[in-house]
Amino acid sequence: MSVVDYIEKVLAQTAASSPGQIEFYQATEEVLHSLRPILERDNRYDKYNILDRLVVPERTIIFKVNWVDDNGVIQTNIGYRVQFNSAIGPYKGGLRFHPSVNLGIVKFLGFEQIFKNSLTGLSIGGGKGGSNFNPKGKSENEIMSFCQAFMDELYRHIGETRDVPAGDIGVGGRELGFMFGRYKKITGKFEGVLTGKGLNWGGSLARTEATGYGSVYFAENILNKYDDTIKGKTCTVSGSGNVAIYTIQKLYEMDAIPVTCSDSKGTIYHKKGIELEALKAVKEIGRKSLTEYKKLCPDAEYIPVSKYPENGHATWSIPCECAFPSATQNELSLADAKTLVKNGCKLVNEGANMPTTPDAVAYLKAKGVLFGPAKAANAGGVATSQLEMSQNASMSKWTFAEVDAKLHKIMKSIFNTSYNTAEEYGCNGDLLAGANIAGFKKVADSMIDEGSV
Ligand code: NDP
Ligand code: 2IT
Repeated sequence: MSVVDYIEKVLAQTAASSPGQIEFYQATEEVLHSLRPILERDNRYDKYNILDRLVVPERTIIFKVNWVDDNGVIQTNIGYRVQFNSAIGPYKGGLRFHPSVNLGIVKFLGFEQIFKNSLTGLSIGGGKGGSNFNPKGKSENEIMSFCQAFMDELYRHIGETRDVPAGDIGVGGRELGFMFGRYKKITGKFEGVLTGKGLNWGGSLARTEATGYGSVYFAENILNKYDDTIKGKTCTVSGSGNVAIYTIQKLYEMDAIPVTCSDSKGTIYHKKGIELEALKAVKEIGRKSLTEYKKLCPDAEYIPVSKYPENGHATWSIPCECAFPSATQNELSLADAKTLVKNGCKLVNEGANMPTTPDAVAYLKAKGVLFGPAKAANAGGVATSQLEMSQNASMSKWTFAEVDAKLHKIMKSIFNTSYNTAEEYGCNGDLLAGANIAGFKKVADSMIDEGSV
């Protein structure tokens, strides 16, 4: 069977066995197609059925989460943990709490995580989890009730050498604290079973900042390769959560000008540059809408989602040299890509997971826009999670500067690996292909070494 036929066979099997899981199918299609050069060079992957084995999670856990709201009513949500691949280390990946969460979304995120984690060069396997629980508008007591109920089932599947969850959309330090407390209470173990923990109870300095910082370090690596720099560049950023905020902070530290941020209701365009402290006060501390930012900074423009009914994103209509999609999947469409190119955008760097639609990725590539693929560009978060695991295991504590220096080095190495792998396999300059192939190779070779498990 030709390599193309092998890939198409596995994709057809995936589509047939996971009906309706459109995001998962999108992720597998992107990865598998990009693996063609390595499959053509080495027939062991076909011989050992690696693709067939890779697209099926090792374990999928789906459970009911009953919790009591402030009115004493029992509410029901669905919890997920997909333990996708442990060939190179314990399952590692975040938990997402958002009403849109379903099995297809968790599987897409878990699948991506396999290659991302491999690319960091660290020993972490791929997993992801979450719930369709909506944290918006819930009291602190309700959040705690939910997190405890979620952990009442999850605890039996995780552990510091087994599966180590962390944050993602809707899950930050507060939620991880409630889950960690419950894990400790049930198991009696104070261990590094979650990352993104608070600094007083086992967390690592710089984990909060790591994804956003790492994303900007990655962008700088790309630009440097082409004799350019982020310094002085006007940048658009979408989202206003953990990744977006620390992307904006690092852009300022590197003398760039971030002019936008967004949430699910609208976009802020602040031509002179986003006011970081106002943004943190509104979103990170206040957990409010960006309409509050507009009140604090009346010279900023607020563009509600209703003005862009197609996909709700005004962000990509704002002229920029570098774009940092940092909110959610499929938030940058082909129409957005065309607008970005028309406005002279030079680089799209993915802070979120799979934020750019496949047709938009193809368009950007055809137009020569530099592209930092999510698996590489946002890997700084999970890499620093592994640094947290290292500190927990050795009962040590590193300074912010030490962790940041390691993050810097890891992002450089991820860039070099992606770039050099693309060259080696004849996909010159295509960091998406390079990242996928490099991430795949380490996992696939380990699967072969470990036999039929
Ligand atoms: P947060 O929950 O902290 O923030 C998410 C932000 O995105 C919020 O501002 C939210 O708006 C906004 N958002 C969500 N959905 C939409 C939408 N449909 N349209 C517009 N805005 C939206 O999550 P994170 O910052 O942690 O995660 C953002 C992305 O980065 C995700 O794709 C995640 O998977 C990825 N990522 C996160 C890592 C981490 O370490 N946290 C690591 C690597 C990747 P609102 O405030 O209205 O809800
Ligand atoms: O998508 C991601 O890489 C994350 N949400 C972070 C995962 C982690 O384990 O830190």
